[in-house]
Amino acid sequence: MENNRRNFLKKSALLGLAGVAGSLIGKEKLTNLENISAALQETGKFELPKLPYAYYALEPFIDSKTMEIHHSKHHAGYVNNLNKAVETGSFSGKSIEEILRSVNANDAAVRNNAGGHYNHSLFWQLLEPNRYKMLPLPEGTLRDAITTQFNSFGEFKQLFTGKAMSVFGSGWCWLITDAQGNLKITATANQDNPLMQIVAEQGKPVLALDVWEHAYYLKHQNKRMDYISDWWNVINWQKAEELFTQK
Ligand code: MN3
Repeated sequence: MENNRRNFLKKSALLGLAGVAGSLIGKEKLTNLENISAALQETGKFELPKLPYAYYALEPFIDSKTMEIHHSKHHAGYVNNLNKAVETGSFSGKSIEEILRSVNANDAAVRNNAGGHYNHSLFWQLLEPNRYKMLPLPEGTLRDAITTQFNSFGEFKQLFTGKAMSVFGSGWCWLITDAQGNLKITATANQDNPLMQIVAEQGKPVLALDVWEHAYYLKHQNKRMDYISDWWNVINWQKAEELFTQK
């Protein structure tokens, strides 16, 4: 009883704060990854974020049907199952980042669904429609860091593509910054990500590529290489730069 009352008061307080933040941030709130945590506080539950573009907007590189199913079925499934998995227990009321950092390797429900929610939220934001019919390229400090560390954008692209091709089964390919601030290309299995202490190479995500078959099978079938080639055309490098420079 006492515990319920405390939770109620805690949620009311958070609701008040989130309300203020919501009115200040406005529309940005929906597209900003930092606000995954805010969304939790407002309703007491994790929510499926809206996409910052229409399902068809990434055509012809990523098709409308794939985007619709990927977002409204797959991602929504991770959100629903995450809410069930953290309803009670030590993760209840924690932010997504806190959950990812402390999740145990044996806690499959939380590990898979917290990872699934976070990874997809990030993935959507790192995509954008290709407006100029040219290959979008990194800019600013991220471009400089990529060039310094991988010699050229072309070499980086080749290494990243190779890593994404080497993921066996379902998983993700990442560009991260490690604890020393160096860029690194890594891969994780299933819905693991570089924020988890249980993965081999930890760091802060800068780029994320979903290489699960559900991300490309409708359009590209078994040709993961074609999907990756198409993906380079719809990267939101401005978002990547933002993630790279964020402390
Ligand atoms: Mn996916």
